[in-house]
Amino acid sequence: MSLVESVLQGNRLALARLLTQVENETQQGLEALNRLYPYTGKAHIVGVTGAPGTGKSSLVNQLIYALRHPPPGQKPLRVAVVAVDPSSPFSGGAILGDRVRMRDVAGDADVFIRSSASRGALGGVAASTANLVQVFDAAGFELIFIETVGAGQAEVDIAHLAHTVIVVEAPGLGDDIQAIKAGILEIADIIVLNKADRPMVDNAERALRMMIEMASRKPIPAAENSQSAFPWTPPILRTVATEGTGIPAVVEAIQNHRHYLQTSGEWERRERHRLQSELENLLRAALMKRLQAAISPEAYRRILSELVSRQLSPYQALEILLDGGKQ
Ligand SMILES: Nc1nc2c(ncn2[C@@H]2O[C@H](COP(=O)(O)OP(=O)(O)O)[C@@H](O)[C@H]2O)c(=O)[nH]1
Ligand SMILES: [Mg+2]
Repeated sequence: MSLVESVLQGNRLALARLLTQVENETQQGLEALNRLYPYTGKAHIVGVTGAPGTGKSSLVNQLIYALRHPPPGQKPLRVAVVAVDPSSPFSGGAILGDRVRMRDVAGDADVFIRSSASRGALGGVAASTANLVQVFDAAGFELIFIETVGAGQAEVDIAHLAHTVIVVEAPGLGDDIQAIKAGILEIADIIVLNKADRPMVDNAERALRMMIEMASRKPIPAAENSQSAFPWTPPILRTVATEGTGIPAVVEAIQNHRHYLQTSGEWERRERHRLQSELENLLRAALMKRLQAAISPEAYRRILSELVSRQLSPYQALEILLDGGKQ
């Protein structure tokens, strides 16, 4: 049986091996992605982002546990995690063992946690994360968390990668103001105010509420699909991830948001947007690679020097580069 078939049949060892192949972008890994693609599109992809130390990993641990042990009458979901944060505790075995809840899910065959340090040769971190998510989706994981640090462009990427974005904030990090600067609240579907056991939590919540109100007064961009016009207001939910406080409300918000997406037409819109952004990312990287292969480093340096010495304008330089560097 091929690796792909084994993965589709739920073989855990095959899954682990395939994830490595995909992460290393081997020929076998890339071919497997092509074969798995028709089986994707079922999972609910949930991004979890926020500054380092806000408690993202702790929160995800608690969410996994809750999703695996739902209230009576609800089906436990198969859950996967891609932790993109290179400093994530998921990547360190020792820290992993410290986590009480983690021990509870460690032997669970329907939970798979993968940390990703890959920069991705083609399309960077975003492409390599999307590839791992695709494998989990095809392998039948129903909910896939992507944990990333909200720094630089990462939080923008997560909005392109996920159906639902959870932004994790914590009081006293001085980042309430940074949140607006980074535009992180604009991508939030659910805001989790973690470390609610800390002082200043009321202040932090007030600041968050003010920012969301300010943001919602902005004109709402024209919806491509008129059905998607009915609004979703991101809830602010307090949690203490280390103790499991407030977790059921976050699970409920995730389920509500999925329901909102599916009944408003927004699911299809985000799905299209997600795949378009994935394709454009790959296209950009491939075209850049092709261009770099066509132009010698010497020619490139010469054009750059002429740009600096004002012999060429940026547009003239562009013309020459698109023409294969010939002058
Ligand atoms: N007091 C308190 N500490 C927390 C809470 N959640 C997480 N922590 C601690 O904050 C630190 C960072 O948590 P972690 O989940 O690794 O954050 P991440 O960097 O966002 O993934 C760890 O020492 C956690 O034990 C919480 O709700 N209250
Ligand atoms: Mg973490």
